[in-house]
Amino acid sequence: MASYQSVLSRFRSARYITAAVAAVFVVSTLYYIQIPAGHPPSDRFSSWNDPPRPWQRPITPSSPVWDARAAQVKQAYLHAYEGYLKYAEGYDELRPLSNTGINNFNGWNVTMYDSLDTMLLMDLHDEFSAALPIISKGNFRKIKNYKFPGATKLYVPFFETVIRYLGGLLAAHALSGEQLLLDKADELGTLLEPAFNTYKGFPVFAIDTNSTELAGGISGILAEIASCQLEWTYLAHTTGSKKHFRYGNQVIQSLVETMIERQGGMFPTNWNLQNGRPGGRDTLSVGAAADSAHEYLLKQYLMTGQKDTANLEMYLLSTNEMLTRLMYVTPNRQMLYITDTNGPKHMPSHVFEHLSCFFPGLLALGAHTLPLNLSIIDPSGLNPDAQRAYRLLENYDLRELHMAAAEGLATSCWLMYADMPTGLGPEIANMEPKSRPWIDVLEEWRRGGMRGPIPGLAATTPMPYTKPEQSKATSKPWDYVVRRTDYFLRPETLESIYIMWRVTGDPVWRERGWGIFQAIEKHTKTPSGYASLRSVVRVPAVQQDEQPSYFLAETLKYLYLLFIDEDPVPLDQWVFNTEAHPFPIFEWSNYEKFKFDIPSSRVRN
Ligand code: DMJ
Repeated sequence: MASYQSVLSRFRSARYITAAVAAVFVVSTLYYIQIPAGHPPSDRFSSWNDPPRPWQRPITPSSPVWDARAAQVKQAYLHAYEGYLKYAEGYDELRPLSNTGINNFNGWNVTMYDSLDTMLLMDLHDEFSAALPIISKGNFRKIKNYKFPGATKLYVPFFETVIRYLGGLLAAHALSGEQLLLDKADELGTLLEPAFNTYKGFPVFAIDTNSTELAGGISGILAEIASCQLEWTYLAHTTGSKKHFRYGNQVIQSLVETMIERQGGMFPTNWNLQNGRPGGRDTLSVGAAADSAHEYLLKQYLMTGQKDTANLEMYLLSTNEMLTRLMYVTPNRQMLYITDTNGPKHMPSHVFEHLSCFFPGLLALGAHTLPLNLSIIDPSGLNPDAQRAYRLLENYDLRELHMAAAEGLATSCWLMYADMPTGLGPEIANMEPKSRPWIDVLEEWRRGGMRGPIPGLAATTPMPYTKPEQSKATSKPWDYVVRRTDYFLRPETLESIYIMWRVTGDPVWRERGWGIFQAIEKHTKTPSGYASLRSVVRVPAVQQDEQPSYFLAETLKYLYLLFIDEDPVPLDQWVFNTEAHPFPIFEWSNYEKFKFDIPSSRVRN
């Protein structure tokens, strides 16, 4: 870390860039001469320290209460999965009200692939073994159904296929050592790789895996173009294929170039794949269309044994802007929340999305695993906004600040469940527009001598939200109105609650998670599975005919991991992809060498 030069300062000189490009060209040419295209090198990447598999760990003594609660989550998983097998086997997802199946993610049995690792973590080895023959027969060239808007043909959506299928296969392989799963991951990764054939190597929206035809036009959204690095790096690592490595690494390098051009800050949500640059409306968000791209900056750094510092620097530059621009405190309850901004003047929408509730967990993960300080950034190369954020934050203990933000945000995410008559959180809330930027409140506190607790963490008591019709007229006393009442069985709040529990050891997080699980059981359970809700503010709840695969992959997995006393996937040895599929952290001592040893995959079209 000490010898690391800032991404921004490293590339500041145009002459340096020319020399670097020339060097890459020479090395690339040599590489092509030595290693024929399509032939992976025979040597595996070395120095991987295998973390112990779950069953190799010593079992810690457990408490009967939490054991019983974990057992109930396991039963919930079995109920959901058995319902899927009974009524929807061969389809992607179960429709738990009509007891039918639906193909909405290629028709390759997404629920099965997405939850293989949940089975392993829950010791459901019979279910896992029964799935393997089906997976061995899976045909990734045959797309049964994906309704791409406006298209006449069927395509595979790149992002969803990567996080659910590829991530599911890789994690299940990591947990089981089952070679079939790695072979299928290798096959699927290879079929998806033509999607990277854009100017800067960012993947397109969709691909026909049979003909390699691409679809989706020239616009891309941040989450979908920059949430595949973990999967491709880990695939490269386990197969030893530099070809796979090249695709994930090219996405990282293109992000680095953009960060250099923008001189700090967050990556905006809308991108143009033709020039590989941000384009269109200038939206900054950690929610829909952006979320996992921010997540992968930190997680890529962690998974590769904290070697790839460019990712850490991008994470710090991004979170600097999030902490100083996107976070607000409500006037009455002092709820901390994160919103998005639009346009060149960065006007806050004051919308708080359920999807953004992964973010407190991410902050806590970073604060738990890293020293977190700004010393790796050279502030002189930053744009004025990024410099302002840097100057403000250098007055704080950054790790403490990230942890405080994590606690405040995770608490708000939980409160929005606990306030509701169903005990389940809404998809979107409009927060009180008179909220103040968190950084302003923090600065007052700092200038006042930092007396008392850090501001933004005061709201901890639920307020029963009994009259939703009144809440439409005024946000008082909740400090928000529910804008979208659905509950889609999403995992984000439970994901953050799980990480907060692991990081702090404070049992309050477990109890909050238990409350949510009871609400899931009460309102979403059907005779064949679990159903999304139309409204969290109405009791009895109105159910919708869908059971998303991420409910089995993520929501139930995080609940189970929250309640078991053992820690089969410790946060300092595993990273979860954005669909909760755990990949082991590896020590890749020659990572830098491979990084600069590879040809650029940039293809002009
Ligand atoms: C999941 O597919 C992933 O967590 C993704 O990153 C966001 N959306 C859903 C769950 O809400």
